[in-house]
Parts: sequence; C-alpha cells; structure tokens
Amino acid sequence: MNIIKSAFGEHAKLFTMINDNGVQLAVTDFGARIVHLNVPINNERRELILGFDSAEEYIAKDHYIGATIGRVAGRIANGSFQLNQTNYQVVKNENDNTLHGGPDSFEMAYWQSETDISDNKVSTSFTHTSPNQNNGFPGNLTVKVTYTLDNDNVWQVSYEANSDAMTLFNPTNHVYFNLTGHPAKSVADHMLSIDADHFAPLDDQNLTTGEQRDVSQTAFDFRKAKKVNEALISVDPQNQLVGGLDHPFLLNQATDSDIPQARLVSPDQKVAINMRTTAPSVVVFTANFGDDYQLPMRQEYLINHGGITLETQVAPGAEKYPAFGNIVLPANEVYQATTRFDIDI
Ligand code: G6D
Repeated sequence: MNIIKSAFGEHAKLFTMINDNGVQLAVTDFGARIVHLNVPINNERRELILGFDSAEEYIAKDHYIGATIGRVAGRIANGSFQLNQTNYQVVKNENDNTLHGGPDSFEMAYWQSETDISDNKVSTSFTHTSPNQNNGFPGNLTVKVTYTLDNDNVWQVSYEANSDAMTLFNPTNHVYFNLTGHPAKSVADHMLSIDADHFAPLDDQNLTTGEQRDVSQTAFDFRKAKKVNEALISVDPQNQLVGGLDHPFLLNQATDSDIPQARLVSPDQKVAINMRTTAPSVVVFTANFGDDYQLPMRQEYLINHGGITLETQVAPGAEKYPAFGNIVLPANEVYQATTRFDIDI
C-alpha cells in the first residue's frame, strides 16, 4: 500500500493511492476530486474514469468532472427554499435555478488534505469550510470527504459534515465512468443494473416534479441488467428530453447487503463496478453533451455519452419534496454518508 504525492498544476496536489494489487486511485485537493481509477487487466492497464492532468485544465474545460459537489447537488428551483420558516435565496448559476451549490462551490475550492496508510488500506481526506452565507446558504459548514482504497479493491467515499446553523446539505461525487478506457467511445454498450422500482421524472428545466414514477415497461427499468443504450435510443419523452439519462433513481430498501444497488459492466466484461450507498437515490447522467461534442481529454476526445455518472445523494428537489428524503442539517449535528464501489477485475 502506498500514496505518492505530486503536483497537479500550479497550486493543486495529487495523491495517488496504490493497493497491493496495483489498483491506483488518484485524488486532488482541488475540488476534493477523483482524477484516476486505473486498474491492471491482463498485463495491461485500464483507466476507468474521465479526468484531466492539472487543476487548470479542469477550470478551463469542465470543473464538475470527478469533483465533490455541494452544498446541494442537483438543481434548486429558482434558487429558493424555506428553512425554519425563513425564506432563503441562493445564487443562481443555470438559467433561473441553482445547480450544484451555485457558482464556484466545492468543486472549485482547494481543500485541506491528510493521508493515512495502514496494512490493508490507504486513505486521503479533504476538509473544507464553506462560510456562512456562501452563495446565500446559511451556516458555517465544515465538510470532510475521505477516499479509501483497500486490498479487496474496494474504493469508498465517505462524507462527514457539521454546521453551526441549520442548513441544507446534500453532497455527491461527480465521477464519470467509462469502463472501456476510452472517453471517445460511447458508454452505450456497458451493461447497467440499478435496484430501483421508481425514478424521478424531470420537467423542461431538468427539475424534478415530486413524482416518483414506476420504472415498469419503461427504458428506466434497470432491475435486470441491460445495455445503457436502451435508454439512449428510447422514445420515452423523459429520455428524449435530456438525450439519454439525467435522472434520479430512487433506490429500493437494501434487503440484502450482498446485492449491490447498482452495477456497471464493461462491454468486454473484463471489469465491473458494484455500488452500495447509504444514500436513498442515485442520479445517473449519461454525459448528454450533444452529437457534435468533442472535449480534449488526456489522450483523446470525450464524445457525447462518453461517460456515465452514479451520483449517490438524496434526489434533487428534496427541499420541496420531502418524500425524496431529508436534506436539512440541523445546527451542530453530524452528517454522515458513505458510498462504496467494489471493483471486479
Ligand atoms: C449533473 O444532473 C446534472 C446534469 O444535468 C449536469 O449537466 C451535470 O451535472 C453537469 O449530473
């Protein structure tokens, strides 16, 4: 087990965690972000996630890729909500709405870092305090994100937070998988399963409506593994609206912890990711950037549908639709959440 520290552009640092099987998980203090998940497969190495080579490139090209997202992941309609009988207006950064905590949020901060190496696991923790009224959110909020990699090829993301005033808190991580190793190849032929009987439909501003729709007989039914492509070519107006998937799947109660809540398998079946989370939903976004999209990545271009996210969180809109789950963090209470990904190689 080892952690190699290096520079990641002008101001940021990179921490490459390596386990005894040669799995590498690299994270940076810029945005408490995941940069590499690199695994050995048949004497070759394969990169399983999208990323760039420096903090500056993320700033210039796409600052959400791999980042910790908050204070509130997803969209807050009109940037307004009520908390404790008080109306709050937060800064809007996508038309009339607030996306991913508003402008320059967690993904743009340089976090405090700390590393730990023990016999069977390595971890890197990042801590950041978002000051009271940051983008309009109440409370001085301190967040700690810990990435752990162990010798069973389990990679875990855990969150701990507390605030000195009641606030909203609903973080996630925005890593995009492409298990072919090539962002220039669509994720269409990945097999995906999600243990969710319901998903949350969106309106024309990508806002949830509060509806929890049955997945039966829709392209959203991933209860049995099927190709991601079925959602990309679906004529369901919900798929057409966003050009694929950009929807919260409301996870069924975990009845058997041996069964992952989501599983993604590479087209050649040489690698799979099994996801388990304490969060009640997962937002699946199939990088619907449009047919002509070409973003220069590490060695090649990222294309439309060149990645897929598994953003574990309470479904966006929970400030308005409490049936999605609770995102109110009372003053001086500890918030905790964990998502683990088992890498099958
Ligand atoms: C999230 O759901 C959203 C997308 O709509 C957005 O485009 C992306 O983040 C940047 O996954």
